[in-house]
Amino acid sequence: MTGKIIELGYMGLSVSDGDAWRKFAGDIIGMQVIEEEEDRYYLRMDEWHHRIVVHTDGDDDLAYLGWRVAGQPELEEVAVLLEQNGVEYRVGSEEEAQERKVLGLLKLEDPGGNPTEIFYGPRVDSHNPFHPGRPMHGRFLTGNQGIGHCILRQTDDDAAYKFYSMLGFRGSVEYHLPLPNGMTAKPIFMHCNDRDHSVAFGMGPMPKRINHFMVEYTDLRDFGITHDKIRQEARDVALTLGMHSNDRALTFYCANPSGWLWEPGWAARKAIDAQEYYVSDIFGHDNEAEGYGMDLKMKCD
Ligand code: MBD
Ligand code: FE
Repeated sequence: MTGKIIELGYMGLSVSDGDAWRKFAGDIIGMQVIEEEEDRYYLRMDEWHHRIVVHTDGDDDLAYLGWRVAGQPELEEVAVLLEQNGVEYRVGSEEEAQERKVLGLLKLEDPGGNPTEIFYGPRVDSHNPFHPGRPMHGRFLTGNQGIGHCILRQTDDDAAYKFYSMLGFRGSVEYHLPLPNGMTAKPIFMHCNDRDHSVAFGMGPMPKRINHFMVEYTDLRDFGITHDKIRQEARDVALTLGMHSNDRALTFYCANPSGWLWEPGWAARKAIDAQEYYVSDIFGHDNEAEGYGMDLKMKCD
């Protein structure tokens, strides 16, 4: 069976400073903050009710990822696939589906122990126009490319590769990069739609489940304004403005209020079919603030 996952549909974050995140996600990044409940708030990026749930309970880490399938038959097919491959999962209850505002979901963990949800039927509030948290010239690139990509912690990269391949993702090692200790980093990038990668791993040991989340603007002006705001507020930048070899996106990496990285981006190319690998990024992406798990050299001399 080929892959049924069609996009990274939503993400749950656990944060200790809800107000700092409101300011970061709303005023700087441009997401719409939706307040409905006591213990969480929502971030909107498009017509969906939300794309990110911010749980204000204090973990400062990824809480869960939500991978979308088209409908109920596909969810049942994924359940069969998980069973055939000996992956434990639970069918989410009606209450759990309501909590996520989806029609149905499965709950499991990926091989790295990252809480993973596979769902269908998100609530789309097409009656309520998206209203960015700060004025924007364009939009967030979502649609059939999902909300972005993330780099996740794994303890066994081969197991992770098998798991995501089993779900239909394609990808490979896409870089060989020298590490300070003389070893070579061989990160793996995988896609499930036109976005160059929706999930990546293989960056070695990480203190948190997530290293970074990439969010893409449709308009260079919005990307530039975000970069200005980050610089004006002197927030930590781990990698400066630059262009990746794999997705060809213009990006930079800045610290979010939970102490992991946010990668605003613009103009990524679409995923390619046949695998390639690179030994360097194209320009920029110089190391700046240290200690965010991005201290490897992305560019050869
Ligand atoms: C990415 O999005 C990324 O985060 C890294 C480290 C390399 C290539 C593309
Ligand atoms: Fe990235």
